[in-house]
Amino acid sequence: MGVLNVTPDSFSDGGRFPDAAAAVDHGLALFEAGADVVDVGGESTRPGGAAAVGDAEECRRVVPVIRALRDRGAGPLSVDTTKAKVARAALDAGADIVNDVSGFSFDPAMAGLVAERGVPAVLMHLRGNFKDMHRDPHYVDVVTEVRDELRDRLEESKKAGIDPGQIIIDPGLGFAKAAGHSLEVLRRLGELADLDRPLLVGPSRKRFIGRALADAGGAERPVGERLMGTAAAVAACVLAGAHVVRVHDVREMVQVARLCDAILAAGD
Ligand code: PMM
Repeated sequence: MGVLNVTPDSFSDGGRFPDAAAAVDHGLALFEAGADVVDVGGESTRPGGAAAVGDAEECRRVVPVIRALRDRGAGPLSVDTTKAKVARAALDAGADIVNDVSGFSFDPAMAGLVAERGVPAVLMHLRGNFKDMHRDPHYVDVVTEVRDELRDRLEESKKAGIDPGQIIIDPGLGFAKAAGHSLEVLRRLGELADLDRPLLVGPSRKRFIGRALADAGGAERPVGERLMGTAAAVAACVLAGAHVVRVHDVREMVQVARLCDAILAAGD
């Protein structure tokens, strides 16, 4: 899954696509580089509290890009949003998948929309909201808690009329998780197989990589220097059974994923 952020302030690539035409070109380039799906987002989830975006502004960012990519024959597309109104407009414009980082928890209308449309949806784990989730994430056993909370959300989504077959789960690396939590989730990713759903993971360029690869003085490795760390994280994901990895550097990560697939298939 290639990342196409149409935001002025996303943490790793914000501001690169101030107009729809540039975003559409980048979306086409992601498919060209080997993406199987492109995820279009109009609201930053930047650590530390991104500026809140209203429904209308978020639609203004993502809908023309989705429509134009569709007009150019590109797809499938997912929409990265926590708002039902934005998801509805995006689906109407040609999006195929809803990617809700709040796991349908921010907008009470989201689960109903996903049920009504019958589309695939990514159910991601987080706690709290964008403003407070990074303050002091606390877990006794991060993997067990993430798994149990995802199971609860799956149950709730069933009650809202969503077929479990629509759901792709995501542990939410970096969302309400300190760097050590994200690393432990990666190490024990296989335990999420208990939920019996396809697994999506988004390690790309995240802060836990910058922290783990800090320089001798302890300074975090900057976002622009996290390609190799991202490659290692993607390899860990695929070898542990992830079905989808959400990444910015599609051309490079396709090679990583393909090699991991070849390792997994060797000797079969
Ligand atoms: N991470 C970000 C945004 N959306 N969606 C899913 N499903 N999983 C993620 O890990 C995820 C996401 C934050 O990264 P970005 O600002 O670079 O898009």
